Amino acid sequence: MATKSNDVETSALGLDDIHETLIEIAYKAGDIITGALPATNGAGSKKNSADLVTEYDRAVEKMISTTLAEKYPHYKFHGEETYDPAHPLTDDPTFIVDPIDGTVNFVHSFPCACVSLGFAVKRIPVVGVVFNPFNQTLYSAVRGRGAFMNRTTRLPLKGESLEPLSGLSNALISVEWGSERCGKNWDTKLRTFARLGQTKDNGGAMVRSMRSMGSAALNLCAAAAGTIDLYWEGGCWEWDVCAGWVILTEAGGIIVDGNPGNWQASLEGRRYLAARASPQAIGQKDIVEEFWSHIEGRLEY
Ligand code: LIP
Repeated sequence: MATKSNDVETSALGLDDIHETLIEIAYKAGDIITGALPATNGAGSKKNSADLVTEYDRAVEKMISTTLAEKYPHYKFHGEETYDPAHPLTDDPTFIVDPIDGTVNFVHSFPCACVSLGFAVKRIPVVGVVFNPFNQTLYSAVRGRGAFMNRTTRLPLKGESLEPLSGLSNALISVEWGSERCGKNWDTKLRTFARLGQTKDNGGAMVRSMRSMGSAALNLCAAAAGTIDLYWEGGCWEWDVCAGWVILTEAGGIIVDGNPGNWQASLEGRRYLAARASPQAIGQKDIVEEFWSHIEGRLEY
């Protein structure tokens, strides 16, 4: 069956086959990740001591890129550990991969890390597979076909019983600290976190609470599942969000710019605000606008 979503013609690309291949790869990656013994203080730093890469990130990416190059030699590969700024993402069909999303968690054996395998066409995510091997949870989606947990459970988890979104004061939200710990973006995040948590009498949103999972992909999957209502982050990259993006949107969620006003998030924009599904989309736009109104400053990436 031909699948045409917006301006992306995907019928000739073999998305089902890609989906199956990515799931196989995700399980193989999971075995490497759970079999690893990363040293807490031996991990390599990229930008600073909060931005880590281990030999396992590199080994998993190598396994993924080699497998994909053999099976799909005509599609491009864009991975976190081999990213070269001289070769940015293009409109071509491209695998967009984070071998271990949540590397800090991985290094500390905090069981919230995953392999994130996306496929995008014209920079639109069309297949996504995210696997957390520590709790054996697989999230996956093909554009136009719905999103699933462990292949058979449709997302969001509550299905028909999902309650409408009803504002930030009833919301459990997820935010991330990121690895940039000074400057304008840091100030924007801290001031925004403060306002989100503060009582309404003091100008805040008094969200129910805030979580930080340490993995953009797992944050997006949690919004897809409906176990968090909203997720906001600035500073992560296309490989952190590509797979989770399809999973979230196929589960009825939306993803918009992390700065106020732009309803069309860009895959490479590095600023994202994601909201879970809501029956008939009730309250979805309202909660985004409410969140935007509490951002103190702007994210600049
Ligand atoms: C991580 C993101 C996380 C963000 C971290 C980091 P990594 O990716 O998923 O949401 O806050 O700064 O970018 O480095 O673990 O692949």
